[in-house]
Amino acid sequence: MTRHFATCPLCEATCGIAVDLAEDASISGIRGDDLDPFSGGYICPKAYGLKALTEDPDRLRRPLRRVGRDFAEVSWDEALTEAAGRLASVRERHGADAVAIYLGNPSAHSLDAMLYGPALVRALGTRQRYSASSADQLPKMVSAGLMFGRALAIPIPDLDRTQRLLILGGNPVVSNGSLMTAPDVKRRLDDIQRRGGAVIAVDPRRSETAERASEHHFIRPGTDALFLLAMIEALFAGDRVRLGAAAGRVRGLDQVRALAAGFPAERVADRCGIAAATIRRLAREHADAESAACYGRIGTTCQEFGTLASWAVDVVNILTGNLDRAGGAMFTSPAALPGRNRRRSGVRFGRFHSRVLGLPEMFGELPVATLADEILTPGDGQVRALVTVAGNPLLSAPNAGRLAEAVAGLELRVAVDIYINETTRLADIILPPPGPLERAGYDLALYQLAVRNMAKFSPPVLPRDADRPAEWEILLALAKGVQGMGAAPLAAADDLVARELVAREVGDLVERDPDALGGMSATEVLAALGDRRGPARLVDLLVRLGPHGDRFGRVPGGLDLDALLARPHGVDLGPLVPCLDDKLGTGDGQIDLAPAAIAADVPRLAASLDRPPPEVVLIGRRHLRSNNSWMHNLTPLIKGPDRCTLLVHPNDAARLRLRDGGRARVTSRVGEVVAPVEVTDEVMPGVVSLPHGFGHDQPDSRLGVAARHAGVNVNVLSDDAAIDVPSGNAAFNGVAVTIAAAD
Ligand SMILES: Nc1nc2c(c(=O)[nH]1)N[C@H]1C(S)=C(S)[C@@H](COP(=O)(O)OP(=O)(O)OC[C@H]3O[C@@H](n4cnc5c(=O)[nH]c(N)nc54)[C@H](O)[C@@H]3O)O[C@H]1N2
Ligand SMILES: Nc1nc2c(c(=O)[nH]1)N[C@H]1C(S)=C(S)[C@@H](COP(=O)(O)OP(=O)(O)OC[C@H]3O[C@@H](n4cnc5c(=O)[nH]c(N)nc54)[C@H](O)[C@@H]3O)O[C@H]1N2
Ligand code: SF4
Ligand SMILES: [Mo]
Repeated sequence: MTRHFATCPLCEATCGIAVDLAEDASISGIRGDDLDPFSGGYICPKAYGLKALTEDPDRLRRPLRRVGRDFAEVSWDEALTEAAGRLASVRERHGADAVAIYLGNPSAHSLDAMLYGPALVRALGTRQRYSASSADQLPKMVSAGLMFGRALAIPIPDLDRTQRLLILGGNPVVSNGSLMTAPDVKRRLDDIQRRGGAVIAVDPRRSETAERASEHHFIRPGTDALFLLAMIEALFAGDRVRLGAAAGRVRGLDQVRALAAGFPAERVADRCGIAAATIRRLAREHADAESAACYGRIGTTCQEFGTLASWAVDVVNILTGNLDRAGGAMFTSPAALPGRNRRRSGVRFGRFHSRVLGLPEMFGELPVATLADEILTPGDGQVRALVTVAGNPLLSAPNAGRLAEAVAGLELRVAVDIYINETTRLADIILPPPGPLERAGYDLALYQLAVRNMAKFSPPVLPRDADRPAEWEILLALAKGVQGMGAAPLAAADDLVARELVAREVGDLVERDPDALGGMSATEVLAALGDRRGPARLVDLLVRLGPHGDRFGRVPGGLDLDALLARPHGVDLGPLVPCLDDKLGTGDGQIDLAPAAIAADVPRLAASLDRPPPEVVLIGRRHLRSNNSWMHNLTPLIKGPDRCTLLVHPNDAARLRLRDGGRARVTSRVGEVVAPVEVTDEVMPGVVSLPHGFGHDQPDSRLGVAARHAGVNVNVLSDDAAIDVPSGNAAFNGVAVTIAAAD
């Protein structure tokens, strides 16, 4: 038996795992890694699912090509050549923008996809770029980008030191934390109360987190921006604005005061469903706390006013002096971060616009809510082919019924995925990468969002069959194939990726600090990286150039990949430290408290106060043993009672004549589903809840276990026309629905 240490790749928490392998390389045990300095042995039940995932007979191991309604196995060479050739052919006939690409959530957890996905995107040269971001955290990236000048300059609650955590629209006890990487988040939340602090949950559902909080307030879906602006108004009115570390580094304070003046607590209370006195008290207590962090997640981003709510969260932190101080909302100093030294020039959106609706590009991407428009609307630049990488948009994107129709009508679909599921069942070619334990791990994305600075690199736990390419090799082979360089050796393409990254990173670093590398050139840096190839070489580069790195010998004791390999449980780089100056990427080095693009959305919010709210609105929820759409095929995780139920408040159930265990027909502007009813006062009156990621009843997918727990696809109901206007992000929460008994 051998024991291997790695990081669980299934959610954002980055828990250390210890995997025992028997002699035949089968998994004999998975445990929490007690010596991981961040997670200290904690894992959640999903980690055990890694064994089931590894052994799942439905997981694809060979590439597939469509033959009529079915698939046939083909060799890797054939599959890659055909996929690249057909993509290139669509491009030749219809232009680069005729090929769209969608990167799904697991690509943010895959080192391979993080480092080599961009090569494929660049090779395609298309403006039709989409990802799960615009169904998730994009509003936060937009507000952070506009305020702090960089997309991922997102302040993270200093969970282990704060005395007060105000959580809006997040359920970390179940999700294990998001935009707040923290293993064993439940214990960390409990610790806040144990040390005399408070956790306040603001949520239309008494979630598992709200259940454990010191206080819970129901809030009407979509009204967080109103609630937060009222808190801000109360801070000004009560003379409680103290900028702390941000003093002298903000512009727009007077504009914020003026914007908030329109939303006193008394004006918004009814709409939010929270008493004015409570809003004023929460503002006062946030300001008076020894330290405090306001934190918003899916409930605040995937809604009609996602950018405003995301912005207001950080404004509350700044105005109460909690930005960049211990116990407040802080920035990370990750060991490896591509683009960290890029010149300070702020963010720019709308460098191009979507063809049909004219939605602005954000960070190089278009909102997934408009993907169906771009496929279905004829004309120059119409999308004819779709590449999905680790994505299941037919379950995860809004108005899924329409998107399914659109995708079915495409000329070509290529999927890099491990299952035949609701999206890939339509594919022409499926290229299955090895499983997550068969690749190296380093959490490039998540360490940027962690409550402590951490670094850990893990070699693959499981050996990979010699004839199976790694995920980075699949992506790179496609990239060179679509550029007509299919015959060139993969190693040459990898060298090119490395050379470009070295040139960019070294150039940026030296521009910012000319002495950083003592005159070493990019060519010398590339040579110093030695014989490593693939992701390992790139991680070595990023770590060595980073704030904890050895700068190629210039910082004795600094990190490089060898140092990380020598510490398989991970390296604790300490609690978050104030680093506002280093982080700010705005041109003038100031925080923009009232960015014009955000202020411009405030009238839309004000207008919402004059509109009568829908009688019943739909929100989402997550379950501890599930992960979006793709872990329902693992028996240990999915077994047990039906989870895809419609939560309905008893008052609504009585009014609508629904009974617990009965069925309800839920109808929105765009679709209809019939789901089992669960009557509960967990949700507030006028709010119903369905989880996303279900709807595994497509006859031509190959998910034997999930099909027996099919559930319904909630995104048949979510409206692709309902977006957060500044970001274009999908508004999954607060969907107007009507409900009738369906027994
Ligand atoms: N109504 C509603 N809709 C939502 C949400 C909501 O709260 N409510 N949440 C949204 C959010 S936050 C997100 S992040 C999105 C997620 O949306 P997506 O990213 O589109 O979907 P996932 O369900 O994460 O599907 C992941 C896909 O990746 C495949 N996969 C798993 N591991 C790997 C791997 O290592 N490599 C490759 N190549 N493929 C892999 C799986 O088989 C699956 O097809 O959904 C969004 N949709
Ligand atoms: N077990 C598990 N863990 C996961 C996932 C999973 O599917 N399962 N998915 C992962 C992903 S991709 C993500 S992005 C994260 C998400 O992490 P979280 O955001 O923590 O997870 P959710 O459960 O979606 O929590 C959203 C909360 O917002 C509430 N809500 C809905 N609408 C509103 C609103 O308008 N205002 C307010 N204030 N609250 C509202 C909901 O009731 C819910 O409690 O979780 C990650 N972790
Ligand atoms: S909390 Fe997330 S990272 Fe930790 S074991 Fe569970 S799924 Fe894995
Ligand atoms: Mo997500």
